Amino acid sequence: MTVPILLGRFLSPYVRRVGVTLNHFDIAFERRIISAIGDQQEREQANPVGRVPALILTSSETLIDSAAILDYLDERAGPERALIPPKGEPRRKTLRQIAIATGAIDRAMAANAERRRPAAQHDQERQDRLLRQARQGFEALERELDGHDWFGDAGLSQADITTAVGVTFINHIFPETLPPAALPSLMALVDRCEASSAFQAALID
Ligand SMILES: N[C@@H](CCC(=O)N[C@@H](CS)C(=O)NCC(=O)O)C(=O)O
Repeated sequence: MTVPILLGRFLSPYVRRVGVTLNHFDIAFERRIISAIGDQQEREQANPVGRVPALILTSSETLIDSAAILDYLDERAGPERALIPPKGEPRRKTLRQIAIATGAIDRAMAANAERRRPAAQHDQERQDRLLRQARQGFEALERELDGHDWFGDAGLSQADITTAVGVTFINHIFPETLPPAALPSLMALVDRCEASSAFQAALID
């Protein structure tokens, strides 16, 4: 194999943030579109707990979990181009923003799983609470962005990528959860990111 292989669909925001980051760093890769629901055997071969994304390197080493894969990609890109600042307050701030974005993504995913439960077991209150928490996460990120183009002072960071991927995901699975008029900075960030070549080359499939 001459290029790394990314396992998973871009419908998964965790797979997609890795795909966008690979594109951003101009790292060529192949993708094996395995489903997060089916394809259990292939998922478990790459990751014992059966989750995507996984990135199979040309050395055959397999990286699992998007945060660990992004850490590898930052290291490979070098400190000047890394998308998470190397230390201090800027690093803590970016990691906090990413944690809010991934937390909101997890809440939206859990709400989606709740929605799919058979009617007899479905808990609408739980689904509403999970979606409210997802929305609260993005509202907090709107306040952090506060009219700026990017979360950090140094331009695009992983907080921008993960947030944009997260907003697009929730708009895809639960349209109308995030009212654009109440989240102007966030929506402008999403539009800017989604128009970029790194995002366009990793559209939801
Ligand atoms: N913390 C993990 C989360 C990955 C994750 O939740 N992947 C989902 C798809 S978005 C998955 O593989 N789900 C299949 C399953 O849980 O069986 C990461 O960042 O990679």
